[in-house]
Amino acid sequence: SSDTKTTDYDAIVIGTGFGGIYSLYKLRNELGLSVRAFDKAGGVGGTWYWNRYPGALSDTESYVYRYSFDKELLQEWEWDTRYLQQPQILAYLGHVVERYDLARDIQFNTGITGILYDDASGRWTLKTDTGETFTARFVVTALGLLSRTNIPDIKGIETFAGDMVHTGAWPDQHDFSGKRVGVIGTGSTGIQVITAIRDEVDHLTVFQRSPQYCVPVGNGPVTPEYVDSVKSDYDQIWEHVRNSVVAFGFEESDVPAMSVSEEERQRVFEKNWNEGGGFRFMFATFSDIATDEEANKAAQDFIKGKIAEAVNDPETARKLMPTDYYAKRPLCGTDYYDTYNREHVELVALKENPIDEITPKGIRTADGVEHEIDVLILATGFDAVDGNYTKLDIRGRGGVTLNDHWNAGPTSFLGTTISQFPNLFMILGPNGPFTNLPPSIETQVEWISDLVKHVKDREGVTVEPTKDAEDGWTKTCQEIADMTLFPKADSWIFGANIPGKKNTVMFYMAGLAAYREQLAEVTDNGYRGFDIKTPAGADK
Ligand code: FAD
Ligand code: NA7
Repeated sequence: SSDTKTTDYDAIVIGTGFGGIYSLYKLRNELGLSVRAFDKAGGVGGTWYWNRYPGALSDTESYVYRYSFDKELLQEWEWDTRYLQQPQILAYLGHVVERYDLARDIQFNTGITGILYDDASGRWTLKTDTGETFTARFVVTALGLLSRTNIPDIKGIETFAGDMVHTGAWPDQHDFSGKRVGVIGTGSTGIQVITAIRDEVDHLTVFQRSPQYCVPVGNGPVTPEYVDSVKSDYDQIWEHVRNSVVAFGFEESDVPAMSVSEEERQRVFEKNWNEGGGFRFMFATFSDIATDEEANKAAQDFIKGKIAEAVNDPETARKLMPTDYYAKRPLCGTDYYDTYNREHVELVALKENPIDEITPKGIRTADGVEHEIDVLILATGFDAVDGNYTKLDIRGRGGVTLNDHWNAGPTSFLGTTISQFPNLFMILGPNGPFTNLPPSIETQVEWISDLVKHVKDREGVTVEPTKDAEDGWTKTCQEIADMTLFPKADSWIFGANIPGKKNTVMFYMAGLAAYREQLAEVTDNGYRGFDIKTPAGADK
């Protein structure tokens, strides 16, 4: 075409959630690069743009589910509940974009389909689903780790005549009153949507595959005095968060569960149960719930006792009892198990009574019952971590495809870079930290921005990790994961939720403090593990 729109940039950012927004800010506002950001969404927010289902909530507490880099914003921004609902997080991210005038460099409703490296020019070419082509020296992929929706391949799903919605692609409008609603999935999302709509619907049928351990979330109002005290303490709070394991703000336990008496153990579980929060229950009670079999069993038994107490019908309680380790992403909800005491709520346990097929009218299970529903909610999760990468055409040096490079499973160096893919930086790529995410996102964006700064004024210079460095990091992540119980439970953390997906380690599970040390060590040793190449091919 003959338009004069700029198509060549110093850097291109893909995605405008927490990661993309901050990347655009760092590279454009701080480093002064020319940057264009893209999102296939119609606005900013990422997760919080797409997940508009009733009950959508961050289960990281409000005061640490935000950026820490802008101290003034930390003082200005108000909140009045312990956790933030989706509209509040979306408003917050929208404000950050406005505050830094970022929107003028974001192109919405534009999906990137190809990210192609050109060996001759040392630059990337990006293709869009709108038929445009852009080029850039640096590319930041902030595609999201829980972003690619998983639509289950259930027989007859396309024949369903009612409304069918995935929680991660939720329409703006919904009305459940007088409706018979079915929900497939009882993960974090399923639990939120079920508890939010249970009293609004005419009839609710929950199709549960794996029963889950769920503790109370403990949401509620917080006082202005509490908010003021947080604000006056923010420097220490972030210092503490960055030096912690899961970065959720609470004090992590250093006491092994079996080192105390049975009575003390129950007291600690009870106290944290009452306080609320899934990560708190797993990491603030005792130091080894996620690593020691006996400790894990104690937590399992405590939660199972609570399920038995909460659910009136013993047969329903039996169906709700988890059978595996307490080693998935820890869940929390509002009186979740009590949901099933309601007359109009029905629980179908798919492990003993699987879905035969979806029909125009509803879902028929193996026992021959056709559960009639008007609205089918798919709370079936995401093709996590690498899901948004494997669908793209990404090619590095010599045309090597990322899918070939990841043939044995997704890998990276430090969760951010890949050998043979120069000047390409991932936010929350495979084998990044498993934490409350905004502090990890900030850590990665700041580290990447420093690395870009290190080379930006040397025209044509490229940065990529060596294969050895990438292999070493993969092995490290594997070894750390093997010290935990997480690989023993099937979940998205290891890609086990997607049929046919290779079960591999996808996180660095040693925590944020250790992760930051690893990054610092690499930087302090002259970017050890990286090849910094001049156009002529000579090193450094
Ligand atoms: P995202 O917010 O996922 O943004 C990625 C963006 O990239 C999306 O807007 C997407 O449209 C865009 N994109 C992807 N591919 C392309 C492409 N090819 N072309 C153009 N655009 C593209 N984390 C926590 O720490 N605590 C919580 O309590 C918590 N709760 C959560 C609850 C839900 C329901 C979900 C789904 C996630 C939750 N998370 C939570 C994880 C959450 O995803 C992160 O905290 C954070 O929002 C991730 O930000 P991001 O920018 O990395 O990715
Ligand atoms: P999750 O945690 O992956 O949960 C998905 C749920 O859907 C889970 O109960 C699955 O059962 C179920 N599921 C998935 N596919 C099917 C099929 N084919 N049939 C029946 N049931 C199915 O996703 P969420 O959205 O809840 O949470 C993801 C993260 O996003 C969460 O940790 C937060 O950080 C936000 P399964 O357990 O696999 O047997």
